[in-house]
Amino acid sequence: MNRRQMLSTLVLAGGAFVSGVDRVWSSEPPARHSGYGFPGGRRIGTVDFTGEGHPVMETVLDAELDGRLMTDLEKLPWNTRSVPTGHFYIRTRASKLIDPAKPWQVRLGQDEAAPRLDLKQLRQQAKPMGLQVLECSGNGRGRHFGLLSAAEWDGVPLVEVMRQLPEPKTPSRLLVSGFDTYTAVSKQSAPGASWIFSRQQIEDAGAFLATGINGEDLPLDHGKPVRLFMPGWYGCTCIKWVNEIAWVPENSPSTAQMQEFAGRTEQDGIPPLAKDFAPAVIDPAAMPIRIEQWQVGSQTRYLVVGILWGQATSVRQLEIQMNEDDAYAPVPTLEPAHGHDWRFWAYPWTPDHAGSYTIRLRVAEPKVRTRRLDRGYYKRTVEIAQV
Ligand SMILES: Nc1nc2c(c(=O)[nH]1)N[C@H]1C(S)=C(S)[C@@H](COP(=O)(O)O)O[C@H]1N2
Ligand SMILES: [Mo]
Repeated sequence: MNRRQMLSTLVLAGGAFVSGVDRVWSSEPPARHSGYGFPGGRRIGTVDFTGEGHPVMETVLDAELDGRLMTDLEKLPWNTRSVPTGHFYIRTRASKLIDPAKPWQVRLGQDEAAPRLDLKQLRQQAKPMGLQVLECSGNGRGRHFGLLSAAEWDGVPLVEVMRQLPEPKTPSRLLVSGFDTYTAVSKQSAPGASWIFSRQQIEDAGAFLATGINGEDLPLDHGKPVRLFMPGWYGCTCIKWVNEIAWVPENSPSTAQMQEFAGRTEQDGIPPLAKDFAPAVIDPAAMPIRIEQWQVGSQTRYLVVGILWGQATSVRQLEIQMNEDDAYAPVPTLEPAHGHDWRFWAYPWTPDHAGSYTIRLRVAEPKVRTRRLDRGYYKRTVEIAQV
């Protein structure tokens, strides 16, 4: 056994859970609560992150464009693969102008007279599209980074739906638009939700039209009856309440939505043309989600538990820094990659003094692009009172 395997065994072979501590989401089957921690130890609490304000988590807040629900990632039991639907983050709630009792129409083309997508057939065609992480590009510290969730999605590959469109005669890009008219004026966001993609981007990402989440119908606030999902891309491209799919000229201007999110998706300025937008992919990113305090004999120890997501299959080794200017250390336990879901990691920690620690992660592979990690976007601070 090498050092790395030994350390993972140490963490994973740990004692049973303190009853109840992690069973916050009762819908989680007990099989997912694999033991981890310190052998012979007892988990006695959680140390909160500081300097992140006091946002209300796990509660549907406000309405329409300002509607939000932040997932409390601190409550994710070890290696939880998907977030129960009612806990999945929401960025923009359904418009009050949408009447879910009325039939929905998705226009296949820009003309009013264009054919409509057969939604009944779409639902019948829908297949499991796997575990996928969704993150809002505006996910931030003031919201405890809670605009980030993972779920099992059902849907139909967008390329299959595109076959129903007449083949364009000139070079074209695909516009996907969603209903985005609201009764109230937003305090934070601009209405208008559409994104323009190249055929290559759609094929490479494995884009799909989602009709279900976690084996259930898509809830209204998540885009019922149909939303776009771009695996590995930021949420702002995953248009909800899709009402139009159409070929548009290669030189089409970027949409209002693309312009609003240009900075947050790492574009070079605000490109006036859609074709100059780079894929809005999420680089590998990692952060601690919970600092667990353990009692091991007479010793106080800590377990830093976190997640890694965003093109995460390319990462073999994570490294952690416990304070600015300190050396980075390898993270001994990193769950295997499966695709576009998140991977749990854990770092057993014995701080040598009480005080403030600012935790930062990096990816060991130098060739992997990690723009947000490089900027310290996901660093988090804790106050350790007891050592
Ligand atoms: N029609 C429409 N689609 C939209 C939005 C919107 O405001 N209107 N917001 C986008 C953004 S910014 C994000 S992060 C995701 C959030 O999806 P969720 O609420 O299902 O988590 O939806 C995207 N799709
Ligand atoms: Mo977003």
